[in-house]
Amino acid sequence: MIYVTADLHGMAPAAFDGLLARGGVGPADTVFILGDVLDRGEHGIALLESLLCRDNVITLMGNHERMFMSVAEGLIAEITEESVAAFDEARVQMVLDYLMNGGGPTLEAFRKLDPERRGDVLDYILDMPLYETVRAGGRDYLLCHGGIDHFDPAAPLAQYELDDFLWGRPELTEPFYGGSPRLVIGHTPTYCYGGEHRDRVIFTEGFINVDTGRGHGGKAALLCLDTLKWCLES
Ligand SMILES: [Mn+2]
Repeated sequence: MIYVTADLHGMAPAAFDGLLARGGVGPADTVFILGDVLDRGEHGIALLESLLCRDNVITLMGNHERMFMSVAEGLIAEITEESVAAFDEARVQMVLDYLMNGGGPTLEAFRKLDPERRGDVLDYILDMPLYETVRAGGRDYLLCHGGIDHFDPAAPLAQYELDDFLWGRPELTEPFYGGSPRLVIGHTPTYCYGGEHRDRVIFTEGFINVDTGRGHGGKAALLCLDTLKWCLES
């Protein structure tokens, strides 16, 4: 079976295991995390480290992993005349923006890793796919972090910009592909669509949103794509 969750935002590895257990995930099942493992909560780096060793979990890139990579790039650059010149006001602003978006605990945890482990974490993030297509319960799904900005049903996926998959906030009426494939996304906490959606997965014709706002005081959701049943972390 195929399961999806998203926007874990610093969840501890033990809590992630608890969520998988509540959903009844077995060793033969596959779990997709639709981005934003990092930031806001304390344990994002620890969770990524634990994901490195799990063959049945596939983590897609979220805008928070993207922001972290941009900041980390500046932090690990060799000091040369060019790199010092590149550390201009725009780069300082990028770091400040990242801290405003909850990046502090991630940088703090990353700082404490030994260099080899830092390399493993960076490689894992660099390898994160932007989207995946899967078939479950006889239906086709397209998984990505935020939806597809600048959507055109005729456009091949390879034609979109990286950011198109990371920052979208689709309206509930956005049909995307009319449900085939149906998008499965996170990024926008479901309560942002109205209080009646708080702590609930949203199902529309065009997409399913599984971000139940863990990064903003809510609980993470886990959805089984084969059955469309979902649960929240305890
Ligand atoms: Mn996001």
